[in-house]
Amino acid sequence: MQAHADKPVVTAYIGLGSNLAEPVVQIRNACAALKRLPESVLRQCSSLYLSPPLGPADQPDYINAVAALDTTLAPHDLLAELQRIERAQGRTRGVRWGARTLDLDLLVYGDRIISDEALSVPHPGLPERAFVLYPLQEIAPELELPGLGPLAILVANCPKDGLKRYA
Ligand code: PH2
Ligand code: MG
Ligand code: MG
Repeated sequence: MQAHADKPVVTAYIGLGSNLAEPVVQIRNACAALKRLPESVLRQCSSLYLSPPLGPADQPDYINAVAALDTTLAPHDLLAELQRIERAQGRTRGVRWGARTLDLDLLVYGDRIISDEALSVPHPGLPERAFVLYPLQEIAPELELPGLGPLAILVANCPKDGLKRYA
């Protein structure tokens, strides 16, 4: 893809999660939607993983995955695009950590550290979340997380918590 003087190409990692309305279809549709994003090239999508819910236990297991995207979208513009895809797939804002048709989290945006009302990257839950770390390791084993160090160390310190590859 084309970099512009004022618009560098940045590799962003996006966490995908769903536990409602045919989660596997939701994640596949979300990957297709990521492919269509402006100013962006979808580089990779991890395998699908099955994970028990973090948060309220009275909800179905999740399907999770992680995608790598090269983009010249600014971080908040990328976030807006991700939220648009969530809405297009029927996402409504309900209980914190409750069931959802689609969750797209901006996990990492190049080497940037951002913390404002709208956006925190790297995603603050990242070090504790097996369902993010293991799929991320599958597609970016050498990744260094800004402010957090090597991904491999985070993975080594994070139990799998019931995470499984989805067959
Ligand atoms: N997302 C949440 C809350 N809990 N649990 C799993 N296993 N996977 C998720 O993606 C997930 C969750 C809020 O975004
Ligand atoms: Mg989330
Ligand atoms: Mg989210």
